[in-house]
Formats: sequence, structure tokens, C-alpha cells
Amino acid sequence: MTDAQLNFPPDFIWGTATAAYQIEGAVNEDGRGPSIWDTFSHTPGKTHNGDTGDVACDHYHRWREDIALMRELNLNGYRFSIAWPRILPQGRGAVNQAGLDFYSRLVDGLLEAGITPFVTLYHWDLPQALQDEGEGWLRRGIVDDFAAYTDAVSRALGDRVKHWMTFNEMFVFCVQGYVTGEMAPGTAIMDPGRMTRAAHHALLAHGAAVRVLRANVPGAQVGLVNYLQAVEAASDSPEDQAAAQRYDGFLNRWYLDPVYTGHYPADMLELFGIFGPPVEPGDMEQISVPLDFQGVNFYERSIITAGDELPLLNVRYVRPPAERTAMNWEVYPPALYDVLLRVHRDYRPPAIYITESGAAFDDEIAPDGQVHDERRVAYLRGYFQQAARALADGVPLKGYFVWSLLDNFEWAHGYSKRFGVIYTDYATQRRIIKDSGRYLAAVAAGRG
Ligand code: IFM
Repeated sequence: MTDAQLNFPPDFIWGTATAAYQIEGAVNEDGRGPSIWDTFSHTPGKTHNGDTGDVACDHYHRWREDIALMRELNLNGYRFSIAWPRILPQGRGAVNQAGLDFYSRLVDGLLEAGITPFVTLYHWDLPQALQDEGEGWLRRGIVDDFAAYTDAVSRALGDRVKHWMTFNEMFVFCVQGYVTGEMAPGTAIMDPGRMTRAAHHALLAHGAAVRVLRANVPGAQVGLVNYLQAVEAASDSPEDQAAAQRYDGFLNRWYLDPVYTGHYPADMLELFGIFGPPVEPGDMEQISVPLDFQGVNFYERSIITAGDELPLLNVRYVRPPAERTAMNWEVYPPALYDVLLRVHRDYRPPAIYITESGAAFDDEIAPDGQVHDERRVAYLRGYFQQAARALADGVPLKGYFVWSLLDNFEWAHGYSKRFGVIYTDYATQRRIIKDSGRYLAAVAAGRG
């Protein structure tokens, strides 16, 4: 398929995605409270180079410039997240109007620029006060806190924001935050019950938030964003097939089945045994409230064999020689097609957005002052083609958000990984549109 065959409908959303803590900075301004990522990143040894989001891309002050850049890229959508600690500095209680005002101005600016805002309510920056109370997502009462937070935000923005996503990548923060400790809050306790418990409360909070959004926002389009992988068995052997099935259950189905079927996957419930989720009567009905769209964050496929790399699951990764990004993630565009088809076939959401897809490479400013990131251009071309293929094959794909608008704070990797289609010079906060940004601009303008 050539670029000329990248057939996307005229109303297709072309955007980029970001998250509050990764770009905003201004962590102590206008009444924002501390989040678990402030605590984590300021704890020695937790992030690369001790990097923090204190300043990040200074988007909190430079958002007008960033919207102008989106316009230059011909984008008609922007996915960003709201920082809960800007709205409710202590997690609950008095609403911080200055925090709401920031996002209100941002939304107005986007709409004036002809860019549709897509708002994520939770992209990992939990107010520290809620973490201190029963370890955040491990406490069932957090469901009510999240519903109250959703209420405050949607009342303020719901007249203008119609596209809402409750959570970003539950899998990642439940596993890496509460079990392996690679991410905030960073508790490394190898107890799978912590994952199932955090995830169950997040799923309940998702269901509660959907109801709040539908009540507060006329014409709301509500979705959930999942980190999804294409999972393949290393061989046809029954052992490898079963291993791939377990890994798929752990990573993909655990977070999709409850929402779309009202049940946790039976094979995984059996596998987790006493470490299963704390389900109470009515929970699964609350979790499985119908959605308007599913958000797919796609980065990787995994080839799985039976083994002891992940002991509870009894699986091991097979890593064939392949082109890899700076994150050591395989570049394999057909896997995006596979995941889109799978979500469409198995779960039938009314619409699907690719809410994140992109790659980190070791970009540098060339002598001509530009950033010639030809590997990212090739990467995007390959994945755009697979999205077009999925669309042609009947997937109700409505938009594609490249991760990310600009290089930013890549969590525990700090500023060492550059995902942007715009280069961030952190010393000066100068932004430089990379060649991949120009390519995205051409595709978004329908020129390929
Ligand atoms: O930067 C992250 C983002 O916050 C969530 N999805 C994956 C991205 C790249 O690692």
C-alpha cells in the first residue's frame, strides 16, 4: 500500500495524544496538590537521571503555542488528560477553580482552532492524599472519589467537551504501580491480589464515571482506553497456545471482558484463584455499562511460549531479531491490524479510536536545525497503512492519535526517550517540528 492509498474518510480524526504529568510542569502553581508521580519522581533512584515532571514541556504556560503547532500539523483532534490534583488538590472536597479554569481555557483554545478535544480523566497522576489513604486504588471508597472528581470536571467542561475517556491503560498502572513497582506509587510487592484489587476498583470507578458523564454531558461520547497487545503463540504446540492464552488473559481480556461481557475471563479467575478480584453484588453490572467507543493504545506484539519469565502465568517472551525502537519495542505494523480486528470481532464497540500509537527514537537536531527522524516517518507510514487496511476491512475506526505531540516526560525513563512528532529542546523549551510531524501534517491534510 502506498501513501496515495491511505484512504481515510473526511471526518476522520487525526490527532496527537499527551498526558498532564508528562507535559504540563507547573506542579506547584494555582493550587495544584501533589500527585503520586511527584512523590515517585522525587524519590531517589526511581526515574532515569532523577528526572521529574516539575517543568516537563512547560505546557501549562505554553499551551497557546502548542495549539498553534497542532494547527500547523493540520490536526483536528487532541487527546489530553486532566490532572486530578489540579481539580481536587486533596483528592476530594473543595474544588480548585483555578485548576478547572486552566482546562477551560485550553478547551476554548482548541475549539477556536477547529480541534476537537478528547479528554482523559485518569492518566496516572493520582492525588497523593488518596494514595496515603488505603493505598489509592486498593481502597474501594476511591470509586466514589473518582465519581465526584468526574462530576466536577464534566460540569465545568461538558458544555464544550463531548469526547471523554475515563481511564488510560489500567493494565499498566495496576501491574507496574502496585505489583512490580516500576511506576508510581511504586510498591514492589509481588502479590497478584494487589493487581486484581486495584483493577477491580478502577473498573468500578470507570462504570461510575460513565454514568456521571452521561448525566452531565448532553451528547457525550464515552470510552475507555486500554493498552492492548497482539499476543501470538510461539508455536502450534498446546503448551505454547495455552501460554499465549494466559498472557492474553492477563494483559488484554482482564480489562476488556468485564466491560463488554460483564464477567472476568473464567480461565483467569481460575488461574488467579484466591488472588481474584473482590467482587460484590451489582459490581459487574456497574462495570459493564455500554460505551460509545473503545480506545486502543497500541505499541507492541508479544510472542509467547511456556516458561518461567512471568512465574504466576508460566510464560516466557520469544524475541525474534527485529527492528526495534529506542524502548526496545519491536516495529511490526501488521500487529496493529490484528489488534483492531480482534477488538472489533470479539467486543463490537460502536466505534474504535487509536488513542495512542507511536515510537521513541534517539532524535537529534541536525546541522540544518531540523530533526530528520526518518525512522519515525517510516514507522508512522507502516502503522497508518495498517489502520487504513483495518478500516477497509470493516473496523469502525474513527480516529488516530499519534503518541505524542511533543517529546515529554516518559515516566520512569524521564526525558531520555523521545516520542514526539515535535522535538522539545528542554533547555530552552523551543519546539521544532520533526520530519514526522510534517509527514503527519500531510496525511492529516489528506495528501499522504
Ligand atoms: O508515554 C506513555 C503514555 O503515557 C501511556 N502509553 C504509552 C506511552 C509510551 O510509553
